[in-house]
Amino acid sequence: TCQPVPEDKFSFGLWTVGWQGRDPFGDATRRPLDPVESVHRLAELGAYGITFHDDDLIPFGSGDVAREAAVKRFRQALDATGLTVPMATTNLFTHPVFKDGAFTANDRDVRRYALRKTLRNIDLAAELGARTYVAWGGREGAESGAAKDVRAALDRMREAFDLLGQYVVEQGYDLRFAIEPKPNEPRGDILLPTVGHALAFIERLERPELYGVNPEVGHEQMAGLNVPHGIAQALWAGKLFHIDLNGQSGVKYDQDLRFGAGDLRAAFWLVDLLETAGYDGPRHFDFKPPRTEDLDGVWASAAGCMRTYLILKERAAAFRADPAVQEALRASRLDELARPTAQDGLAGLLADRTAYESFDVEAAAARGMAFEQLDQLAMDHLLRAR
Ligand code: 3MF
Ligand code: MG
Ligand code: MG
Ligand code: MG
Repeated sequence: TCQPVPEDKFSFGLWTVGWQGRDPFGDATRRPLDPVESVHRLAELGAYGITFHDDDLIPFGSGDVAREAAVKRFRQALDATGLTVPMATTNLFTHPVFKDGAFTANDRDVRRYALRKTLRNIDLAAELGARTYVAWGGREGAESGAAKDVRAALDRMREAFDLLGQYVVEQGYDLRFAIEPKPNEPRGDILLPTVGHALAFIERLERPELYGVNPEVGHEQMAGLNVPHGIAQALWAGKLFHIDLNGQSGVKYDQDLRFGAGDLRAAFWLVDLLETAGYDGPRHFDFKPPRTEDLDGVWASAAGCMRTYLILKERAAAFRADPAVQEALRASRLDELARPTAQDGLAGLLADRTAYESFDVEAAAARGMAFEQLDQLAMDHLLRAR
């Protein structure tokens, strides 16, 4: 049951398995991977989709001929394997021209270039059948105070997304945008640092319905936040358009560990949420096989992401199906939380003396919530002790 199949909707970024292990302190530890090789290997492992930044597929600065050749080979690999491209995105962070950001760079010519680079890749995304276009504001941020007028930068960010939305509508593309929040790294502070910031920003756009979020597990955890809570709010807002699954151990640099590594309990609750809340988008892994690994380790790491997801899916289902858990959920009054607080309306609430005048505050305060029993049941299921 832990053997992934395309119906599981697992997808990987070309840049994940293709990461050569370069970090701020060390050189590459692995050879480059040909995107065609990645397509074949991931299909063999049971994935259904592959995603890319423009520059992952077509090296930055390629001429038209080289560009077409790269796309053609990639397309042939997709056709041969049945792998799809559910999502694509733009690299607006590697080239030095983006050192002060892209859509919010202080330099106007850089902003215009960034938009054109993005629009060009949106055409390719649509051509390859992608339904989601992710935007991570890699270097939209600052290291120092006066360097960035945040309100002006947010104006420029809004301008950029409105233009991209206009383009997609005018071209008739069936494509929605997913904004990916991240608090820091590679800039000291990045704009739209968390799911909450991004959700609030989206409501200020011209066509909010075109935009959602692409939360990454580790990014929220870098900000010390509870990932399943952030994802739940995105789902509640109808804005979970895509997701980047990986692992992170607490508040530190962006580790991009294999899914389930790091905070395993957060991963358990996240899978429980995705599988019960009706999320039907890709289960996309954005991880980095550690630079200690050779290519065998890379594929083992990719397979591990999917295997862990499926194990957690099974464990979460067992938890939900356990009669003892259902009893414990009742004891913790989750059914009561699901009931409206005042279906009798404001007038009813004001007229209800039991709600206030005769309410026994001390008795209510003395009631235990029974959460510990409930959580230990979850632990037992996670550890397969039940
Ligand atoms: C960085 C990221 C990015 C984004 C990608 C957009 C390089 O921490 O997570 O990966 O996911 O740029 O999809
Ligand atoms: Mg990331
Ligand atoms: Mg990360
Ligand atoms: Mg990501």
